[in-house]
Amino acid sequence: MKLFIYHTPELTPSSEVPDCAIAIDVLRATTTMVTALAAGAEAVQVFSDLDKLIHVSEAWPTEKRIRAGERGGAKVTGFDMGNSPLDCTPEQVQGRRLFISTTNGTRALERVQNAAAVLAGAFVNRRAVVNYILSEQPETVWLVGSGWEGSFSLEDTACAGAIAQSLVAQLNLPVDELAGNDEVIGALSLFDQWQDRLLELMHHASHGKRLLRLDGDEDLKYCVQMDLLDVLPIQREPGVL
Ligand code: 3SL
Repeated sequence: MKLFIYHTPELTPSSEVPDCAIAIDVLRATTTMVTALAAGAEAVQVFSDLDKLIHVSEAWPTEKRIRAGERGGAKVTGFDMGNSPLDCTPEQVQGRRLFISTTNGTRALERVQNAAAVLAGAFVNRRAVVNYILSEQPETVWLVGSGWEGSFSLEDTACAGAIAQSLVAQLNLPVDELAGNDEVIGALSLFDQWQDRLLELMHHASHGKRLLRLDGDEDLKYCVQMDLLDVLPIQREPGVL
């Protein structure tokens, strides 16, 4: 098995596809998706384009859908919810399909949607992602961070490092045998340094600061909870997990 980390959708190769790709947007899109499925959502359908989301979800019965839209950290006017995982209660999402568009996370998922297997990963479902990789043993695994509008993000890289660290430990492999690129070594070091202070790391992250300005303190606390949910969002058809 070879593991590759790409910090943003833009840095992810377009000329090849891996056996397994995991899109990561700790703050907050993939955390929200995992939480929605844990709360009983029927599925999560992702869109980079808001108009397309509205058009496709129009065909869905109102009581069976929930529209989540976020831009710049804020809820999109007219949508049922923004992108807070804390809004994904069973009362809100159970039995419904979550139609979601966010600034970066949904783009990361779209970027890798042709991979043989596509997952959404976050700290909250780190163990479920690792267990899937260990059981399926894909030859090439990509961890794709969402970043922020094309730039590196601390939180997605730390989460990629958390997944990599668990794989190294459980496969009992020298790091160099697993690492397909230098980003893996960097992510392992970042996670190693901050693993006991992930909330503090979120406070250093530019997107963490953006969310704090939008009163996102509780979201940050929620998103750093490691292995909270045994849920594996896995793509069943392009764009639907
Ligand atoms: O960029 C994204 O996709 C979002 O997760 C950003 S936010 O956390 O909802 O602001």
